[in-house]
Amino acid sequence: MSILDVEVIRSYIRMCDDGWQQGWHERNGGNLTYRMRPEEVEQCRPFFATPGQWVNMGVRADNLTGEYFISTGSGNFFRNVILAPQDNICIVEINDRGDSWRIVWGLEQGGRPTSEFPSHFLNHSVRKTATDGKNRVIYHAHPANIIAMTYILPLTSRDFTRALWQSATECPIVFPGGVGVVPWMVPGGADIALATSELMREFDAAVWAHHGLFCSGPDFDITFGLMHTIEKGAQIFILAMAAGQGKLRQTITDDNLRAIARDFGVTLNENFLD
Ligand code: 2HA
Ligand code: ZN
Repeated sequence: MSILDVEVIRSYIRMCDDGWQQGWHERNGGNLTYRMRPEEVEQCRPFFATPGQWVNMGVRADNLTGEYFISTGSGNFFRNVILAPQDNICIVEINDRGDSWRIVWGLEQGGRPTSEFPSHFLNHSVRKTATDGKNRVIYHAHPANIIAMTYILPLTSRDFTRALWQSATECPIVFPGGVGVVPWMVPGGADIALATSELMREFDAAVWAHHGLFCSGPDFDITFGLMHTIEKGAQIFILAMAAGQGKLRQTITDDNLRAIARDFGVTLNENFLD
């Protein structure tokens, strides 16, 4: 028995590899964090190493004190996670002030959790509150088509949500609340972390202009599925715009969207309908 046999670790590794297989994680692009359930921490605890030093994050969250997160490593490649999980991912513990982490397992060749850990951490805090503790996953990736959309559409939630909802009938069902959009900002710091977490109060996905996408969800399947569905919608949008030379002959109308919502029992964000 090794920690790599524990279900949550296996599922986490599988999601990293799925993202790599999709082409969303060139080099060290993207990052994944998961807020562990207490019973998952206990399943992993026998394999914990001597804890590392506490490291201050520059951000703080009262509702995440004492939590444990699985995280990809800063500078590590998603491509390598499946080959050597112990060197490319880690488990960190959060201190009782909610402002520092320390590594309790993994990154055995050295390193630290993802450079976007402050963004992930604040997003976890906001999503934990917004979903009554249900959301546990924050996933950041660099899918090409959603990034391409940020060069041709106004950078508003309304423009992106409508374009994606109209791109595939599944989209309004999978993300009826729509997507947020963060203007271009320097990655890795507290400013982009705060801007993203503000949007995450309302949305479970936020586009980073000219960079990528952040998604959150209760488990790996739902969160990966959200990233996948948004990127698929973006791919169809880009294909149709390119093939039609910028003109669409027809699309899914607002009445069509309302009909989908009615039949599938989802509530669409009314701000984004005419
Ligand atoms: O981990 O994706 O946003 C590399 C990145 C930074
Ligand atoms: Zn990135």
